[in-house]
Amino acid sequence: MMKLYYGPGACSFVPHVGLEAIKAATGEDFEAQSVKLHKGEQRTPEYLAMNPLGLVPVLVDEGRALNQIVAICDYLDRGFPQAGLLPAEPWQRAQAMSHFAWMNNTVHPTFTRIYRPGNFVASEAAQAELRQAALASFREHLERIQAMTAHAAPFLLGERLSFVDAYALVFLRWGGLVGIDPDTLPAYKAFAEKLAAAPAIAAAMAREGINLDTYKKP
Ligand SMILES: N[C@@H](CCC(=O)N[C@@H](CS)C(=O)NCC(=O)O)C(=O)O
Repeated sequence: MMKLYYGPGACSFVPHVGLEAIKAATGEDFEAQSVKLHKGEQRTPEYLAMNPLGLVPVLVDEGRALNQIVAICDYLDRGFPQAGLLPAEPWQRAQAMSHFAWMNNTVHPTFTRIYRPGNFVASEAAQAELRQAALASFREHLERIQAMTAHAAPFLLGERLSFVDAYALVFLRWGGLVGIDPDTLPAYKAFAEKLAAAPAIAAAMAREGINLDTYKKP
């Protein structure tokens, strides 16, 4: 049975949703192992043996460990195309990967600079400056995702729920944690609320013990 190591509310939500969708479409079950990131469980020797980067997610299948969201999700989709988590037609798939790659290599690292500026620069002043600049960029990225939701039919890639939808939900939750009020992104908020009712998303949210209500006034 496949096993996913995830952090509640972290980016590992994206393959977590995929595994739920696969289970619903094919009956293929999986194990989900929570990793307490705030306690540093991702840096134990056992965990580092699976992922030397010390990050979630990790997917273990047949004793082999795979890291990186995009690689894990591509593997899941190729193994279980019936779940429709990425389009099969080459051009549509490339477009989907373009959105997915942007989310993973641009939006996600921008958030890391807001949440953990100390990973990048040392002084208090530099951290404050980095956080502020990254926050402005992150907001722009969320607005771009909000613009994408205008064409959702009903999901970002069309009829089927995809990894891109799950990532979009993660980013709106994260925005709330750093003071971006979802009410200032009303179409995005409404889209996330719709997503939260989709069975695979609802199941992953329930297991992770998370909801959409993360906004804290700065
Ligand atoms: N590029 C990686 C990013 C993974 C990542 O940033 N994971 C974060 C959670 S969203 C993490 O494990 N952070 C723990 C830490 O930094 O110690 C991927 O796509 O899997």
